[in-house]
Amino acid sequence: MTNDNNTVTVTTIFLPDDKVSWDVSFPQYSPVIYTSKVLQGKPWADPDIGDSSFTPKWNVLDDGGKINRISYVSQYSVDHDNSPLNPCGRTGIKGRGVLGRWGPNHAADPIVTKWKRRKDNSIEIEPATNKPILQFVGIQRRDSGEWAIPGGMVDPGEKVTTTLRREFMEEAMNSLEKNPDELKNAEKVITEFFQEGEEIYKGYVDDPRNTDNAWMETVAYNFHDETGEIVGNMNLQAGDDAKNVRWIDVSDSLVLYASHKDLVLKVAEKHKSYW
Ligand code: RP5
Ligand code: MG
Ligand code: MG
Repeated sequence: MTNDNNTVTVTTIFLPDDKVSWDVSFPQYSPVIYTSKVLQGKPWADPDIGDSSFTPKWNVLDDGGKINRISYVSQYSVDHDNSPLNPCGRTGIKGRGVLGRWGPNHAADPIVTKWKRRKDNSIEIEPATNKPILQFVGIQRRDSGEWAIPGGMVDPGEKVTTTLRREFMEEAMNSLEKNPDELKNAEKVITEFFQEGEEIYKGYVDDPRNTDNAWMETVAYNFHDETGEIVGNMNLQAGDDAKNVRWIDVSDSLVLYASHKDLVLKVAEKHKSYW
């Protein structure tokens, strides 16, 4: 199922909307079974269910508090084979696909915004609605080519506030390859700027990698540069999982990865900007 480009195509079965919920009996349900071989032996991934070295504790902070197996959605059920069940229902795929963790895979999404400004520095207004235009830092994902928020997985034991800053630095500032002087300066500015953020969303993400037994959840924060003189003045540079980065105008016509458009529009509502 992995092709030459290292992308994965899994053909899912047809799943009627009224059969998504686990509460609805569906005896004919025969999902595709798929757990990527790429996950085997990876330090960031769980072993397989049934592996004698794997004794996960579901719905709690596992491994001495380092691995968060708690879902923001609800307490999830566990199947007869000890695999956790997606709290949003059936997906057509059994296994964990390409996700590292069984159960919730926790991510964090930094939504960095500023006002779109004209050359004279005045804020650009959308004429039909008379509303100011907001921009956010978007990245183009290396895996799918889709534009997205520069988010990423919360590492074991990592605080979400650290993930938000680290992922922004890696994907939108190329921190992993920046020269030490530039990096020091960028880290100083971003660390201070990321002190003031607002939680926008916490919960399930409709991510294409979700399966019946592994799914993405995120905490999204907005960090707003009101004057445009902080991040607005910095050089964005794509890195790590990102192959491009830019300021993107917020509007209803955005096409973004997973449920990222919904997250960005929540920020637009908060700032009463055009969308
Ligand atoms: C999305 O996957 C989350 O919203 C987050 O942006 C992202 C994390 O996965 P990677 O970017 O690390 O692949 O569902
Ligand atoms: Mg990343
Ligand atoms: Mg990422």
